[in-house]
Amino acid sequence: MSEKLLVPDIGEFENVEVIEILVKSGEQIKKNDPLITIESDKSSVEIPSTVDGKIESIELKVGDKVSKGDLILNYLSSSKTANLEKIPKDTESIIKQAEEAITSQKEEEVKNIIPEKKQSTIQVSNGADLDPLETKDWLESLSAVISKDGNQRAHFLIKELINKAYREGANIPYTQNTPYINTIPPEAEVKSNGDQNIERRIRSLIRWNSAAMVVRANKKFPELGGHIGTFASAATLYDVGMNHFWRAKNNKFGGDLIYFQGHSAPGMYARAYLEGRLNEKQLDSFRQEVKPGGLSSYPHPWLMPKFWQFPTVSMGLGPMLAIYQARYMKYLINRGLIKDEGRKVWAFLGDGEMDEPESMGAIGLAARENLDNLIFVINCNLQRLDGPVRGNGKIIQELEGSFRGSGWNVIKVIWGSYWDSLLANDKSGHLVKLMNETVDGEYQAAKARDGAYVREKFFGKYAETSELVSSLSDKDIWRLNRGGHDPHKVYAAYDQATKNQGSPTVIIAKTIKGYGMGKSGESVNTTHQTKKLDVDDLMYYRDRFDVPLTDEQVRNIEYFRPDEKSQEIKYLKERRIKLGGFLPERSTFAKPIKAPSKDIFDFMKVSTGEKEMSTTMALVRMLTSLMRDKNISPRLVPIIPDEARTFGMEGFFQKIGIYAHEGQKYEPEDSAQLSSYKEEKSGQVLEEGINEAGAMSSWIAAATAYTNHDIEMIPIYTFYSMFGFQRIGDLAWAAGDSQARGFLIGATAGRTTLAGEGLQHQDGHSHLIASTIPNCVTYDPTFHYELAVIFREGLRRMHEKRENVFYYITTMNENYSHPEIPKDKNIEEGILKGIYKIKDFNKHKKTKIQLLGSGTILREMISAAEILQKEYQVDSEVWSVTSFNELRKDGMEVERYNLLNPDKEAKISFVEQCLGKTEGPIMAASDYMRMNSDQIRPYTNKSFYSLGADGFGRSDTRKNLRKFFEVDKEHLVAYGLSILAKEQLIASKHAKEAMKKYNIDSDKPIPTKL
Ligand SMILES: Cc1ncc(C[n+]2csc(CCOP(=O)(O)OP(=O)(O)O)c2C)c(N)n1
Ligand SMILES: [Mg+2]
Repeated sequence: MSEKLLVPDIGEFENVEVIEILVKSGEQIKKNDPLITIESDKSSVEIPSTVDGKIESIELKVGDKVSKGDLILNYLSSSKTANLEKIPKDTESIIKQAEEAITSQKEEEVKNIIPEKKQSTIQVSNGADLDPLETKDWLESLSAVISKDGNQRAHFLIKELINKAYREGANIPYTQNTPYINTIPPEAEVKSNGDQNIERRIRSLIRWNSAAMVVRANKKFPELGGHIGTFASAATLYDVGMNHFWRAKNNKFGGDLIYFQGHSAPGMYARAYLEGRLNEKQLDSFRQEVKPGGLSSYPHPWLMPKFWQFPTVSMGLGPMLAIYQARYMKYLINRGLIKDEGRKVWAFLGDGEMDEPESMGAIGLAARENLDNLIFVINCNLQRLDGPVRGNGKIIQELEGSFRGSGWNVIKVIWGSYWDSLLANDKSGHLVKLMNETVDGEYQAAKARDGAYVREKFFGKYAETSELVSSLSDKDIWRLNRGGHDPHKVYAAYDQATKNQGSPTVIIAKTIKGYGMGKSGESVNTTHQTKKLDVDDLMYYRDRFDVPLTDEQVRNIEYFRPDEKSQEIKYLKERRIKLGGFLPERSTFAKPIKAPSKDIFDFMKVSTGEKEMSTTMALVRMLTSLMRDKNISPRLVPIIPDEARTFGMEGFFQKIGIYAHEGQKYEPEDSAQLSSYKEEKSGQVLEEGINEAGAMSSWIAAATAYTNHDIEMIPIYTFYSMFGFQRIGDLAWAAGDSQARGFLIGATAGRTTLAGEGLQHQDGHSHLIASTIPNCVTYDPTFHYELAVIFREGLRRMHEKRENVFYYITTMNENYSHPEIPKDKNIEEGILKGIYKIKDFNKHKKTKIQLLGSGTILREMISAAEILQKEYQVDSEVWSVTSFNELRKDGMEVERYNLLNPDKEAKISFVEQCLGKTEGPIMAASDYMRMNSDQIRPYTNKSFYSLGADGFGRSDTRKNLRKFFEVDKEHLVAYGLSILAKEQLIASKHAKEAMKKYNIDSDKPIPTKL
């Protein structure tokens, strides 16, 4: 029997136009197959089938207006039950869960009922112990529980006690801090099976070569700079990872991803030298990157594309990028695009770096998303560049509190093994008390002195602690090491971190800045910038780490690499072979994605006729049709920072789902609607919330998936253009360094086009900021066919040809009708190179002007041209400039070539090819600062005038704003006439008349001053 399929609830919209019919009568359809596309003035969405069956008749046509309940088609159902009102499976399980929760809640309520009791006062003591005997009783009971029933039980009881106290009215906040000792007690440490002696020797050689590399470079060229102290403090942290934990990418495994602390790069080069991956000549070209083969100052994939994977040296970006990298890895796994191989993301960070808001800004997300594939290692050497990180406090405790509070697994590695017996003998608890009380400034000062100082100033504070070390010599005391320098402690921490499930881990390791550098730089405030060591310092360093070099060799600052057959080199290589290969190493085995056939965007090459739409809407239409391309669709990663509805992208929610690692545990409020908020584990959209930096980090992860996960992805991050580059500029720069490939869409762009929002929202310069990034290709299109040509070429260049560029395209929210693509066969070339002629006004053949317009202001320019022809008998040629930035790049390159080749035939820039032989002066305008169009001025070889939206934006109507910024058609006419007068092509009176006619006040101050 024939059945009816109706328009579902489409939210608050009514009478929405049908723009596409995607099925035919007689066709078999399945549930979720798209049937029609409807489009309101803001958004276009597909209506999917809710049934399986065969279409009998389609009852709609393109252009019809529909509302909820209208008939779409008649069909014959494939199964009798198909159309029964069945409760969807998800809903069913939600109901079941809710029912279960209600019963268990009831049970809990019964259990939790406590007899009414007079509130007892709970005494808060600020450290002072009111009743030590009672305290002892409690502590002994606790010890008994730990030994009898274990840690978990003890933890449970403590939690219950705190809960009870809270219910009794004691609002004492539960501290997130544990005592200032290692999280893992010695008896629980998992032991390394490595050969500690060989590992120590290898580490010493790496330390030496790393320092030697920096010292040699600076001896030759003192301006080169570099760091010794940072790696000196972190060597053990890296070595344990390299020897035992970090698995490289190979044909069997995807590889762990390691974010190395930027200025510890010398240590990575020094290891690569021992591994035979770099030679002495290369070490000697540290920080001399101009000649090919030089080693980059810091991790820069752009400069060393086969070596470095992640740019980290701009502090704060590494931690944030690592979090989103780990999240993106889970995204790919949950979407079934890569296998779950238990890969990890490790990020090495400085304690000073943790002050960057970006460093801590996303730690909540990491915990919320249960990123147990993420491990932070924070090297707490207690110093940053100028001095102590927290002289008066304790950075380790502070970080512990923040991370634990956010839900991370925290492992503190504070003390080395030499402390174990002292701590075990600390029966009175005074040692731990002392450790808790001592501030970082004191800890740092202690390590800049000697054993006697530590005995007096540290242990000497209490009789009990003095006693504890009474049998130790000053030398023994000096040997009491810090956790981050103890390979056993570090190994145990890494082992536990890699096994942790359900949450990210942070290892907070205490070290000494400039470890081993002696008087010249160990634990002193100037350590960070020490890059020269004199002969005595070098001798000390050699002796400190037993590097087998003669005095003469030390004086020559020679590198040391043992024989290929030596134990050290064999061991080092064996370890790495076992772990799958060398690190860091950057490679890609991703397959290209075939760009869609050109006709996929044909619908954008015809006129929209009466229908008006914005370029943002055109983009959404385009993406919707791309989602039907089987090659492209699964690789699209739409990323949105809480603005989907602003851009009309809410249709994506249902169509491809919002990524949520836990799926959707609730029935959304709008579940009955077509664009209901659908979260799912395999969701495709990354809905980032109000977090542009996070969204950009996600975009970078997706845009570099081709190297980090060997799968080419197409990220499309759409944002308010004003909150793009200027907000996250440094991440965009890092994206360039990372060789990211993907699209950035600056929506609601244009200073006068986004009318109502005002000064902080109206973007008149994002193209200029984008132009500072050498591999960022930018466009400011006006019409839908321009957008289609540009976008397809972006897909082809980046994802099929794998060019290392990324695209920034602005789209606007002004609705207007779009013409068909001009017939000229060179049109696509012009669109892509940045300029093409869109209109010719040549009725009068007297006076001519060249008019260049970009984005929405092109339309003002076309209107101005019409007025100039009609009312002032001025002819013109109107040019659509899709990218001043691209034109400038071409002009610059051509000019350079011509200057370098004065004897050869001069090349002609594309701008000059287009405009050079035209008649009349040039007037250019865009919705951006004049500097935008000014960029091509030198390459036109003609009189050139530019207009633009310089100054602070402000809220008003588009009309008023364009008048204010003098880019409306009236100003363009008046300025055009004035330019012609200045060029002595017409009399000045015409300009004056026009100004009068259009009420243009020539005394008004320039908008930059208003
Ligand atoms: C955004 C940013 N600001 C400033 C710097 C300059 N800088 C480089 S290292 C450093 C100090 C780093 O201290 P810390 O993070 O504790 O690292 P450590 O060397 O002590 O391991 C500074 C200020 C930078 N690289 N990036
Ligand atoms: Mg530091």
